[in-house]
Amino acid sequence: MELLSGNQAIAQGAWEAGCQIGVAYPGTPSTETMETFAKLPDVYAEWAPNEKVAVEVGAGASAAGTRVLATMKHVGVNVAADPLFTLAYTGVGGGMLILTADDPGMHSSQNEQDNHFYARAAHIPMLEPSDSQEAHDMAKVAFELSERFDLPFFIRSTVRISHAKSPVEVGERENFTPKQYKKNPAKWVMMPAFAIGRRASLDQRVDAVTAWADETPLNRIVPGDGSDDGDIGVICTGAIYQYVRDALPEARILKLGVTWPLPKLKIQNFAFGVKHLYVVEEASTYLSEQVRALGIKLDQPENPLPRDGELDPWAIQIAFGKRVPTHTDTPEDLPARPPALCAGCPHRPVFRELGRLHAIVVGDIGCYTLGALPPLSAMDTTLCMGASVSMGHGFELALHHTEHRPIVSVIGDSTFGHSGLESLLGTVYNSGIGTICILDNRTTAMTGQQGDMFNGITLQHRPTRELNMAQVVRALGVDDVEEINPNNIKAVREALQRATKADDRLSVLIFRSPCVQLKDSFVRQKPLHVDEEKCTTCGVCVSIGCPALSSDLDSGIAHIDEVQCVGCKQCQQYCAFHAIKED
Ligand SMILES: Cc1ncc(C[n+]2csc(CCOP(=O)(O)OP(=O)(O)O)c2C)c(N)n1
Repeated sequence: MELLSGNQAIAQGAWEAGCQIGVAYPGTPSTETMETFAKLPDVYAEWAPNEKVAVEVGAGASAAGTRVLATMKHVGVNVAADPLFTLAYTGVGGGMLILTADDPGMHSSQNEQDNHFYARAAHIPMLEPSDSQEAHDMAKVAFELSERFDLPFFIRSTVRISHAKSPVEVGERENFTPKQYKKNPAKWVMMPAFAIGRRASLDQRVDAVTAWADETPLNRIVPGDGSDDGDIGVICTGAIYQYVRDALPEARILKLGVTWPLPKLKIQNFAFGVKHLYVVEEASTYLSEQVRALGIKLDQPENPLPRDGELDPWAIQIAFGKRVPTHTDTPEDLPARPPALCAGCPHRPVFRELGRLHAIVVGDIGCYTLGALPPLSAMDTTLCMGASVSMGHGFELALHHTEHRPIVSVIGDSTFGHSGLESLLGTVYNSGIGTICILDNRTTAMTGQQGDMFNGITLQHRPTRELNMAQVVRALGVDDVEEINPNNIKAVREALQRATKADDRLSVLIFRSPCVQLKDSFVRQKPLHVDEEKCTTCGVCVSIGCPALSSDLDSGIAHIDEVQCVGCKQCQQYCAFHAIKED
């Protein structure tokens, strides 16, 4: 018995099923799944540049006969959607399991999409665990199911399943012999002539898996505690099952472990057996719509369940009239503590200087998105990974003749490799102009310091080459490329001024300095301190938003917290009065 998170349990289950190849792009809350898998014996695992590539590498390995695990967060499935929809047509060779880790409540995401809808739209069966043991068991069985029905399988988790730990009975690794690869264009070449045949075959395979969904014990009825006569029936899945157990112990529950295709007969029979039938689901209407589509009438709780955000047992009790919302656990006067760029973060000076330029900053996703928050407040948009470069091109097209403020796209190194490259190609191809800042902190910091093509670190630390970012950008057709140390404020200011003054060309500025959390490459220096005699209380140092810096509420004199200060000297360069000292 081991105490595993849902992510770890999925990795373990896949490994026990004899899965040999893992491919992923990191994304909270999915990331630790592939990190765990990569450390297990006799497997090959890699980070792909993005989720589409991950699924395609996986599709190749599956077509060739091996069992494959691909993992991503919910929005990663958007990126991978193109191969996924057709992968249901081709089916698999070796079994293929795809983790979609959804993030209701948006703890670490730009949206709250419910990927049940992908399963249904793409015809990819979806398994859905309620704890780590189920995550393990479902991952283990998924490969055989994928081969049996000739379909890739999804396993859907949400943040509470991905990250909460519970005991798991682990097992031995199955000795899976990869299937012999046989050329079969009618299955694998999805040109219309063959795809039409596979479309018909897809319907048959979906029929077969639908019949199975009605029989499998993965969809099961859990009786209530007997305190009523089974009046209340609840249909739910995943983490919500645990909440319903807590909140409504008397309810009879149809606990769905397969959320697409749904077990129609089981749902109908369950509905007949209870007086009041409810669907409890999180930030979505997927399940209730599907149940209603079977012609089943659903009851509504006394108060509506929240339409967005995460559920919890209390919210369910409030909806069912069992608890009155009387107090909030958090005093309302508690000061908000929004996240901030770390002390010494090399992204900070770029945002500070962009603010001075009054630039329109077209942002992207990563730690650097925090440049949008006060006091830097230097970001106008963030949409999805890679969008900064292409949206910046769009801003230029729309505003070139009317707007005198510079338009600057800001993107991180991993995000640039994920989808910024294609955007840059589009801008170059269409003779776009403007300034693009690549914030190269030598890692994928936001998701926990994963390797990427520009830092030359692979998931299993296999030898590789580190791509030279400047060379790559020049090879894509950009002539004006400059590399700058972002900790040198004067250099940052001059580079930005030079690039943004030119209104006839595309400039790419690469700001390179390691993330302060990178133990191997960032060297912490002695903390700085403020000479109180010299501090004029002008507040400029504090305006860079470093968490190590504050000013006294009464006197206004600046103060450096020596525990947090890493000695980057950014603030020192902003102090015109030489009040920040090294010793
Ligand atoms: C399609 C998609 N995949 C994954 C993520 C999760 N994610 C957000 S930003 C990011 C990469 C950040 O790395 P980088 O661009 O190097 O910036 P840093 O955090 O290092 O500043 C990842 C993996 C996401 N939001 N969307």
